[in-house]
Amino acid sequence: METKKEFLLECYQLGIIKFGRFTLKSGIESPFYVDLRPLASDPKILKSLANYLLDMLPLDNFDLICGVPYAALPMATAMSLESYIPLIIKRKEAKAYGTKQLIEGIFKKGQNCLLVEDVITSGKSLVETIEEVENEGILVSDIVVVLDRQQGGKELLESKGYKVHALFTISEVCQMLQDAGHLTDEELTRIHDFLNGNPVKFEVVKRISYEEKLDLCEHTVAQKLLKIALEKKSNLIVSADVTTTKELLELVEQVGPHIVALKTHMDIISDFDPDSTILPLKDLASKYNFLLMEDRKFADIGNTQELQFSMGVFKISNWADFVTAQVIAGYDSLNCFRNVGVVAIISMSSTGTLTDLQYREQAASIAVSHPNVFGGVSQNKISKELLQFTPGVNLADSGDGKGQQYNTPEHVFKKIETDFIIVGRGIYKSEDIEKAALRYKIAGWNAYLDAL
Ligand code: 5BU
Repeated sequence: METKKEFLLECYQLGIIKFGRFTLKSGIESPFYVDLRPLASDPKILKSLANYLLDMLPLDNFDLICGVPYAALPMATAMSLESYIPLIIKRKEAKAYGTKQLIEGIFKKGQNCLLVEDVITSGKSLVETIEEVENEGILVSDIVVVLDRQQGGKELLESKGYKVHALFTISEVCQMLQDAGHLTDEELTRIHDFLNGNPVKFEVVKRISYEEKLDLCEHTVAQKLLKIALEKKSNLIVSADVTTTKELLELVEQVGPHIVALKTHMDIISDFDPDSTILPLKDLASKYNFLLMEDRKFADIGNTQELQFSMGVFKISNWADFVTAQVIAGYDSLNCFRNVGVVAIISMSSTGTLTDLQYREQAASIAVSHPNVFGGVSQNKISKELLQFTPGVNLADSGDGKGQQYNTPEHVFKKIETDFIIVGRGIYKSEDIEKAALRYKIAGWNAYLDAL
């Protein structure tokens, strides 16, 4: 069985929780909005959810299951099917005709009923529901909820002697989503403020423009990239993860007009040859006005990196405009990258990455202070002094089944204020590569403009 976190991330993809600025029924502004109804639209998720909820409970105690209408009805039904505990249905209002009963189904007075609810907030509506069920002679001792919004509901019910079992708390959910890169540090702070009853600041900070970045970023490669972005109205970098020179050059012919840089993993080109791979690539780069970014992710001591950078088959230093490097070996390890720009890996897009907040802060502090570094690859907001590059962007998929996690251009420009999107399979695997490149270029540029 998948972990609880993996399950949550699957549920998240259904759009059950949104972050931003929402006005609640009470008029209060909340930094998040929860709607668990979409969970019922995915049978596999609904079934897993039923089992997660059942696993938390002393099932022998219950004769009946009842969902609080409407969101919890499918959940209670699924739990009944998985556990064979009979279901009863509580109406929202008693029928005005016929039997006038409030509870439908077969039950006897004195039976103990498990109540199922999707979200518990203040708990007041649950108290009312419990009363109505108890008025029919049915006993209630336990309530199971999918999400506890941590706004006093659990405490209220417990003070009345009921046991509340919650699969997730909102804090837990937010932490998991932040670890997975779906929530920025500021959003998390805002949610904590909201939950602690502190005033929530929703200042709308506009992201800075490429023109402003031109004043902030002094590195020549950063300047070149920004100028190309403004000229071509593009912030798209295509990741050319193809494996032959022919495929590489054909891809570049199609995407060249639309990109600011081409990202390569030159060590996956099986027929690499400086003359037949690099020379035509350089020609295309000047013909279409884009830079070459070798995603080598250096991760060794300075001396070894220096050799990997300038020697061997690829002689990266001869042709790359900029390279990616881990900062794991420390500040001095980056001294060897002379005459190119370095983009430091601050965080990664894959599931289970070790780039947690502490790592990211340390990596960013090396990146900002090192003169060879002008940017960072990151899934979280980074310092304005760096150009930010974000891979893991795809308009059609949410992941690749191998750990890659995707976001949309809109998300990465608005939420994490990135400067450049890196797109691989979304473009080179597409049937019409040029059209796909144009689509991502327009989506990226519009998302950037919208975020200004
Ligand atoms: P994709 O096909 O769009 O998933 O390709 C993404 C590219 O970006 C691929 O070349 C990766 O090596 C690269 N990448 C990434 O996906 N995530 C990261 O965190 C980093 C690099 Br760093």
